[in-house]
Amino acid sequence: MDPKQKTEDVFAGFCPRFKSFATEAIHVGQEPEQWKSMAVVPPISLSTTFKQHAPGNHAGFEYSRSGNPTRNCLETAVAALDGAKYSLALASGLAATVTITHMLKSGDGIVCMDDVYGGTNRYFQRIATELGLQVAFADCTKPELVKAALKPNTKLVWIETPTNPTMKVVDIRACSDLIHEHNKDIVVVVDNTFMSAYFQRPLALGADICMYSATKYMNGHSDVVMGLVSTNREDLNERLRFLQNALGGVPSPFDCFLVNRGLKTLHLRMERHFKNAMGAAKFLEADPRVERVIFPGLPSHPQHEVMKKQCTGCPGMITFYIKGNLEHASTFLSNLKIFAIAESLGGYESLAEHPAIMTHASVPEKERCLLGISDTLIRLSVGLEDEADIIEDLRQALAAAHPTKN
Ligand code: P1T
Repeated sequence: MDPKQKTEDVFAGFCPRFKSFATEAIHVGQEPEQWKSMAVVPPISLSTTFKQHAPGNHAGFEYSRSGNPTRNCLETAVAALDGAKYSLALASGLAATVTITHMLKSGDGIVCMDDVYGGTNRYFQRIATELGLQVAFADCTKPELVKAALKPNTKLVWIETPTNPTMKVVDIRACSDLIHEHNKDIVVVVDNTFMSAYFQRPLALGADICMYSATKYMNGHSDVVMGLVSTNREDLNERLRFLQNALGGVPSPFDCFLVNRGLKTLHLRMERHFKNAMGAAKFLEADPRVERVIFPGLPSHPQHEVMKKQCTGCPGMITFYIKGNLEHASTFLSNLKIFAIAESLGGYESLAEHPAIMTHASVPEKERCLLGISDTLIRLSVGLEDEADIIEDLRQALAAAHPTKN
């Protein structure tokens, strides 16, 4: 490398990193002393049931749905990384959403960020409403719209930030304060999937619950589907633990082992995701074949300052509008060589997708249009490959989509 070539500090202006994050990710919940074997790496505890000394007199575990030693290691580690007292693992991100929503009863109201993962939108609109819950959508980047959406029966506010896929950033502190001033009993949930525990701690910013699709960055290797939920509130933990067991949407011990392992490199992965994404976003923003880039690490992002105020960095998620129409978007995606056209995000490998056709097809078309999920919107999950190769892949796919503009 040319020694004169300065590497830019992409982290400049962001919040300082959380103290001892890496040490906690590697050690909390992993103590060898908890096993008779003194295993340094937690064993995968596959037994579905545990012997009791006498009826009701057991060593902390009864049946693997209600508690499992490998799951315990993971839940303890996640709680530490979220700055939380409690954490629970569920079978998927959506299982986490469903479990949280089951704290409500028929007639209760939910306010949900207008732009959220398509499956979250589908669950709230097509299933929760069938169970008698009232769901309203609001753009939580605008406090006056949140205020207007809060009703006497509102029990839960669901925030996703940055949103999937249009990357809107919600000021968690301002939004949580506003909601709790209106009614302190409203449970504020932040879907922290895009950020991971390394870049954002919603509980420290006033949220009551932090949830993840751990399928994404928290695991980081695209080989597990899982959800995680953290809270500092004892009452919420008790209710959620009850629901975890009573609804039964728990992950397998093998998956718990993998996510627990994934957490050990979360800090390293997220830093590289950010650096690679910053390089890719700058390249795209300067390219004449691109209409607009939405990346919260760039000053052009409308909530760039909010991002810097509440986060320690940005993940590898970029959305952009390619110039032209659906055909241009499709040609671009089909010509990528390193990026795979695939749903999901947050793994070590780069992925690209077309939200209108893929992840957000379940969002009604009229709403998609209002949110800007158009035919030319492309979502990238920038992985951990070499930055130069990532950028070259984007360049050659743009060239294929716009042969006359090269
Ligand atoms: O897929 P699952 O683990 O059930 O998580 C659902 C979910 C929840 N929240 C957010 C912000 C998400 O992005 C997801 C899943 N998203 C994708 C599969 C995707 O490609 O966007």
